[in-house]
Amino acid sequence: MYGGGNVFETMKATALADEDPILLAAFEARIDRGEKIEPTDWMPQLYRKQLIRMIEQHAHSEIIGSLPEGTWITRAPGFKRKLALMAKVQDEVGHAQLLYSAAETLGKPREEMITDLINGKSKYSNIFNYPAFTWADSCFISWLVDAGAIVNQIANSKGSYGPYCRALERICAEESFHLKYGHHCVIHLATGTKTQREMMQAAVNRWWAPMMHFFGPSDKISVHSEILMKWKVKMASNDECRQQFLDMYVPKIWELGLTVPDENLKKNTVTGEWEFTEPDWEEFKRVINGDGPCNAERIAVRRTAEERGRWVREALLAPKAKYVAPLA
Ligand code: BYC
Repeated sequence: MYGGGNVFETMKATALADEDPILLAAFEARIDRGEKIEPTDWMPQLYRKQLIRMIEQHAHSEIIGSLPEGTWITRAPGFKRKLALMAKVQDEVGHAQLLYSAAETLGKPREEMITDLINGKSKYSNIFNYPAFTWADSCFISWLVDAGAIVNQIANSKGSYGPYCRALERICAEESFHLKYGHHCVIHLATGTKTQREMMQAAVNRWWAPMMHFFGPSDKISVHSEILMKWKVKMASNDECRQQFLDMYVPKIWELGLTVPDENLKKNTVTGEWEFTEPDWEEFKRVINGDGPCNAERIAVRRTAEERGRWVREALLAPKAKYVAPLA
């Protein structure tokens, strides 16, 4: 049961009422048959709008997500870690490029997406609004945030919109290297000295709540899940992804002698579901609406990058100077 959207329900009904019922039925039949929808195919305006919203937010999450880890490149312990982290951050920015291109196929220009990001109109993942104080925070992101992203993206790569699915397939392949790198870093700290183990545990404690928020609000209050799942943009609900993540990674965290800061976390042996303390959805709302610990800093960095890069974009767009042979 999905629940959050009385206002959205009204919007959806109005938007769909304007569509040609025959085209809409044919479109939904294609989706039910598992066909991919391509950019030049007919699609309801609401499908287009929802895809732009979701893919654009995803793209923003990749470039903003590269910032907390990016600050650790110069301080990564050792040359190998530095090289690997640099490659990972570069991959994340590349993912943003792929995703902006996928969103552009739906008609929204990239410049407009970037403007909406730096003006605070578009959202991006909650989790990147928290600070990476220590090297262990960066390791947590590389292992567990990437793990969470993979759970969501593998599911959605089987979805209905061709360009998004193809981008996700490529992204998941790269993320699986990030995950291995991150796991290796966490194993190193968790099996290291007392100080290293404590640093890793403190990172898990700091990041656990944002990690639970990462999969989105619970299905009971999710606004967009119902229509996105009906049209196979989302192939698993927020709660299903959260459960799958807990299933796959809590045992691995425990295996390393680390604990999870939730005394209610346990697997119900009857239902097979993980039980946990209900995440603080008020904090989640505050953070995604601009009031997290690092929102202002993250957006300021993007705005500066945008301003400093303007001359490059202008130079690329300027007409080529004509070569005029010098007079003999
Ligand atoms: N953070 O109706 P709901 C990475 C918003 S990057 C912020 O459930 P939906 C990485 C939601 O937008 C990968 N906002 O929404 C990068 C909506 O607000 P609006 C990140 C969130 O769309 C670098 C409202 O809450 N992954 O891994 O059905 C380094 C109601 O939510 C969040 C993606 O972007 C959130 N966590 O489902 C390392 C995956 N959750 O728009 C790693 C693609 C919800 O009505 N996105 N909101 O104002 C999705 O799969 C879906 O959009 C979500 C949310 C599952 C996130």
